[in-house]
Amino acid sequence: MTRTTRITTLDLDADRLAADLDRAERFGYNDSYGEFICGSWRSCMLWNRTGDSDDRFLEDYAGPARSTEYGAALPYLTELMERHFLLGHLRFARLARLAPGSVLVPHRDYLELDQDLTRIHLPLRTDELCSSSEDETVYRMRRGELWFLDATRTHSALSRSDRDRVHLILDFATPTPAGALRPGLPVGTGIPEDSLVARRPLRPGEREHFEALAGIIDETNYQDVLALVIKRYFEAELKAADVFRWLEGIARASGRPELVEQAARHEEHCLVSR
Ligand code: YCP
Ligand code: CO
Repeated sequence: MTRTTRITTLDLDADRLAADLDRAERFGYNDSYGEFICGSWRSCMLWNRTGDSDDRFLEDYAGPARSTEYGAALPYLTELMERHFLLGHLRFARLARLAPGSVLVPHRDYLELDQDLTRIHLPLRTDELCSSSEDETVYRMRRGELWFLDATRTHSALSRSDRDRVHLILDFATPTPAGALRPGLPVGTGIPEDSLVARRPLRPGEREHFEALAGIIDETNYQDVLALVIKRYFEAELKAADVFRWLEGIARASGRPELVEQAARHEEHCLVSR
């Protein structure tokens, strides 16, 4: 069972959202967490511990969160947050832009923190060519849907869209999403059938064909080879952990111990500890 849940669908005001997104085009985005990204995932802090948008990483703190100059420049998103959430528990709010052709390396969040947070996504601009995953489940978050993501489980994302996918990402210091939401908001359970994305079974020999990438992998294209494996995970029934198994297999077959070492360290960082 996935823990990821579509909470509800918000009735967004298209014009007011467009006005906020227009302003957000001119914000400063940063490349933090590059080790989890093949391609480009850039984020902009809207609320955090200090109210300074240069503080771009998640960290433990007691709260409450303070809005940055960017958060304060988004009246509609601020209103939505106030209307639907108990902001006393909010620790971080970010805008995240996933660029066309980009994927996230399967990873678990909060490993570097003392306490797990509760992650909420609100897709603001997306389309059918964007997918997300938890373990072996691939699904779509559509615009205006509020989602709880169990970011402590292995998750990933893919964009084959031709424009940036833009999500509002909220982290709350509550053990469950119910604790972050204003009472009265209906909380769904799980991922609805029509949000699931089917994958095909693996073809015989498919892994071995990928292993032929051993002939081209090196330190300059390690991330590109990894992206190929992650994109295949979104198409075919690899397990999330298989992404690193396949990558390590390619690295081993290349006869380059430093790449095997790099892949093992990368896996540890993404899935186990950091
Ligand atoms: C985060 N997950 O939410 C991480 C890093 C990719 C998504 C970047 O902080
Ligand atoms: Co994540």
